[in-house]
Amino acid sequence: MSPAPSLRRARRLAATLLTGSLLVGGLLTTTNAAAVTSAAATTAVRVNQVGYLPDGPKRATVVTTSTQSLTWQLRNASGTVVASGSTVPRGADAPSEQSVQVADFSAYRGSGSGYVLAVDGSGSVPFDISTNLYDGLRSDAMAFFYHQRSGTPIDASLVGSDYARPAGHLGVAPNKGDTSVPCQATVCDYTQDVRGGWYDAGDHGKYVVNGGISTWLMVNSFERAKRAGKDAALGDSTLRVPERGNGMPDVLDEARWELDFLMRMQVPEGKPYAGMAFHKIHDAAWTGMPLRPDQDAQPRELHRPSTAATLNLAAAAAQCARVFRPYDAAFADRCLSAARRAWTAAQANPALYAPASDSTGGGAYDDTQVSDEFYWAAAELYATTGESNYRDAVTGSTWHTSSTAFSAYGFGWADTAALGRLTLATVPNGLPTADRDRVRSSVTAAADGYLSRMAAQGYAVPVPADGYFWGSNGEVAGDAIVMAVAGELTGDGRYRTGALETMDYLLGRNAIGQSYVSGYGETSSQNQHHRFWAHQLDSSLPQPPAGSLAGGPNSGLQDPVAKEKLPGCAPAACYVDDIGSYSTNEVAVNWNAPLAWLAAYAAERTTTGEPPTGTCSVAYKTENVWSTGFTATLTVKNTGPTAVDGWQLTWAYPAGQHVTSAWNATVTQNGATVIARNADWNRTIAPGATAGFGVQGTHTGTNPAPTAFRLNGSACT
Ligand code: 9MR
Repeated sequence: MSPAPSLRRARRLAATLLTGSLLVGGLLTTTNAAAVTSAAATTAVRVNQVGYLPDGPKRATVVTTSTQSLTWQLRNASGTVVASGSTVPRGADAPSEQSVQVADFSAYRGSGSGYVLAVDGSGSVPFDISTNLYDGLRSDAMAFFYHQRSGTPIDASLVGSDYARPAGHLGVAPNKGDTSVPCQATVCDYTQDVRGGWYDAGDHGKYVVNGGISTWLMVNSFERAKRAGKDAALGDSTLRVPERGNGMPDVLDEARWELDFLMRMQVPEGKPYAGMAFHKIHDAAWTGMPLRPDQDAQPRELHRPSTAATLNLAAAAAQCARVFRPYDAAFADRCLSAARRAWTAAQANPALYAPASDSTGGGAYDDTQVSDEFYWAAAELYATTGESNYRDAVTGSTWHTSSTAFSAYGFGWADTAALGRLTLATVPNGLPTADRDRVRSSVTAAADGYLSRMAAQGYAVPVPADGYFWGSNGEVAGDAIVMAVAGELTGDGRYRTGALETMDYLLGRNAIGQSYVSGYGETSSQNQHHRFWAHQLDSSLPQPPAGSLAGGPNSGLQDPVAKEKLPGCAPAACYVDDIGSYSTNEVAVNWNAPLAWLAAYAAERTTTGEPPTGTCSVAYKTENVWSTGFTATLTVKNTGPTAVDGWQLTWAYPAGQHVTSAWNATVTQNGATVIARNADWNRTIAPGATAGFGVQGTHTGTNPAPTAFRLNGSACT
């Protein structure tokens, strides 16, 4: 069983289209009319549309036909040039098939809202430079998992009324289950209670391999933050989960929702294949769209156990036993016992593969190479228990020394050896020092590979030109995790820079100027493929909530909409924000999990960048309310010691209210989240001074005032 990830990738990648016309200028650009006179036809300035960290890298990519270096200017909200320099011509960029130049304004350390980068007469969209830049995304990307919960009502008080819904798949008509689910014919003759867990993506399937890796990433995010002494931000009562205040870190509460489900998928003692995990549970046939989970009338079925699913369960449950122990020893014991049972069962059934053909009503998640899953599970069990049989399984695996454990295409649901290496490199264990040093070096070598690929590309993407496959954005975020861990192991700041720059890519510095995260950025994805967040198909349904990551460019064009709308696309441009394009624009737990990991990491303060706290207060006053509408005024006070120059105030409406117009500020709303940006004349708020503005909106019966506000990302009192 020698590692051959390239072969597997070859199977999973559809034919990559490397041909296509040169896409330059005018493809997609947005200009800031206040700061820039007019956009020239030959340039487009692509930035992280959310912004940059004051102490982080700040680079932009300019699409241009010019071969000469151009002047860039960074302008603040009042149009004053605060920094300038020259771009570096990069010529043809293979994945985007564009001619590009790079502007680097990392040396600028100011902060504020409403910056614009202007190059050759074109302006970027406005962006912030703020220490608090990622606070909102940390919370929203995690909240995605609560939204995806199966088997529990989604509570309006946590997500707003647009996103509230009844519990799905609890056996209440027309649902057929998941409280007592039969197997597919010949697989088993009993039923199993497999309620709970997260829906995988835009469909209502629940898949152990993908659930396992996503849970692992979420728990790993906490484990890493704890090592860094920064776990308080993911602690109890930090996220929007119903378990707030139970003494358990909220991120672990969310992970536990899936862990309980994964353990329910284990075949009971006394049955054939006891200890193995059923590969998946989903509808007997594909359902149409839109369809809220509680309205799904399809029969649900358990599909035959697989070695890959069993080892995924073993890995995630072994990690659970280690990380949950300080908070809930009984649960940790339950996880460890499930992990041990799964490991033993997988050893007894090492080649039970989920078939590629099993894709009616749900995805196949097929994988015929499970030696990497054996390695990952052994690594987790060894790091948790220190037992010699697991150590021997680690050191005896070809993956332990293979140079391809970290492939050019990152890790993923079918490629899990890297996860084992990350654990062995970071969690104290009994490997001999030389061996552990070798494992650690493999992490930094992988990160070096991503950094050099980024350096060679105009948009600084760690993915090769042939790596734009289904879920490429998850691949990018996964590569960032490897770079972040390399930074932890070495203290070398280049790795943090690389990890942060992948966030720039996901949030707009890319071939099509698209932020792939809903609610974040001027041109953000709004129509991701989802059966409930299906506003594009039914205007009474919501758009995806803020913080949902689209799968991203996929040169395989594996759905009818992509085939129709993207023929000839450059690999990095094979994306369309259409609900029908499930192969470029679906959401999925295994993509949002690395995004949440990365957002939590990016939101952490470095020693030099501690945020000001409690430097604002907000008075929200409902002025008028009638049967369907309301007006309200907001007064923002700067309670800090320094002037605010350019501001952005954010809040969430708790009961489905929608802003329809505003005065004295520019106001946009995505889902429940509202962003108000200053007008030109009230952009500066001196210490102790206030700025006021107003909104008019609709409500659906009740009109409670919002209670939590953030000014430039920082919570107001
Ligand atoms: O992420 C999966 C990708 O690697 C596969 O190529 C693709 C086709 O099998 O399936 C993707 O996963 C989907 C799953 O099969 C069903 N739920 C939605 C997932 C994301 O699109």
